[in-house]
Amino acid sequence: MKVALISGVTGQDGSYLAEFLLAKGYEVHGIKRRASSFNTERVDHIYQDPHTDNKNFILHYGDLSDSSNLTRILKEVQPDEVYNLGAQSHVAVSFESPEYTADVDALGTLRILEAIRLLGLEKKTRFYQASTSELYGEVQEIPQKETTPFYPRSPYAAAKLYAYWITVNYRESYGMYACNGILFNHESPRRGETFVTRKITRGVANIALGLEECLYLGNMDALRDWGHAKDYVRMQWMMLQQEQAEDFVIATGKQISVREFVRMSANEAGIELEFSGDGVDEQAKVISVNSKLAPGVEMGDVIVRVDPRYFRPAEVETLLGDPSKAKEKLGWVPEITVEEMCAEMVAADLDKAKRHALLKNHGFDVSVAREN
Ligand code: NDP
Ligand code: GDR
Repeated sequence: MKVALISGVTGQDGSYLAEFLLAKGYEVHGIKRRASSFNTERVDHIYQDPHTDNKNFILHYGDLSDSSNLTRILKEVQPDEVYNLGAQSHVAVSFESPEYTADVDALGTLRILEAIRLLGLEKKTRFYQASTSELYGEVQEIPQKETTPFYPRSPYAAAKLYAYWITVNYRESYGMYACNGILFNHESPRRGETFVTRKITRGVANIALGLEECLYLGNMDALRDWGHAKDYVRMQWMMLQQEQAEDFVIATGKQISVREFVRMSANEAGIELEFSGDGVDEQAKVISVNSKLAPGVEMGDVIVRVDPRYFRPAEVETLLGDPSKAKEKLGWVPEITVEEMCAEMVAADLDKAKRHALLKNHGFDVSVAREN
């Protein structure tokens, strides 16, 4: 039985990857952070009672800022594969917490690599680094591929640049099987609520059910190459099964704007929108509505507005990946389109909103609007 260790197991990708590896017969270990409230919601459905025998999903307390505990966990687990998915992963937040982001996202990667080496596991343990299309930042070439020069535009991207190169360096210096997946944006119903797609699908669902009035967004012109997290974790695993470690771009090869994602999400909830204004004045008005699907919305309602507080000090305007290498060398192609993903996300958020609306209609106090 192969043994895998996942940092960031409680996140979007970690949860899908854990499911994927368990289905492949792996023993899966995950690192979770200590928090003052439960933070395992995304993996609760695969949780195994620690008091039972023959467990194959085991969680360990740990933090990427703490070398000693990473070393202890690696020593205990002796993994065949390490997936380093843990990170302060929010680009806008990285401008607010740049040093913490660098510590966790850059040095955290070094800490794991160095622990593998010091424990003498460098010939046994294969290492996957969650690299990102944010490395391309101010893009130097369209579309972006493995050879496109990097130009990071945020503390997050600069930290991930260090992580990228230290992974390459450990491969070249110590012969470790260590590789980077340069993943473009990928989403799902498990996406964190403050990333733009989920903020949109959740906002649209809440508005449709009358739980919120307006969705406030930043730069609606931003273009992204959005795929589904399920497709992308499959590729993370494939990258560790090759003869030689190599870096791969993982993307769909198609891009749409944030505005288009808003339009698509609203359509899924039975709402047709008309956009007007631009930049800081932009808004979207309801021009037709299926009142069975969206009882909380009326014609003429303005349900989306731009709020400049969500603009970033430096923006990444456009990202479009070229996944040809992944297709040619590994036979990987994404199976879920952005339209299918959007439909799945809106449906999941409508389900949640319906439950909230039901509670609210029965007099329970439900607060769904959160600052993000
Ligand atoms: P999430 O934000 O959903 O998950 C991040 C995970 O890292 C969570 O489990 C989080 O724990 C954990 N974490 C945060 N800080 C620490 C820390 N100090 N020590 C240990 N664990 C920590 O991210 P995704 O699942 O979306 O992304 C996975 C990885 O892939 C990240 O590294 C991200 O930067 C990268 N990436 C993501 C892309 C995407 O589009 N999703 C694209 C390209 C790269 P907790 O649950 O407690 O917060
Ligand atoms: P990104 O994802 O920065 O690409 O990083 P995010 O969804 O946060 O932003 C995408 C684009 O949408 C614009 N935008 C907004 N973004 C947020 N979060 N909130 C808003 O209200 C809003 N309005 C417009 C942003 O400006 C941006 O242009 C994600 C993360 O998962 C990273 O960890 C990962 O490395 C990259 O994707 C690839």
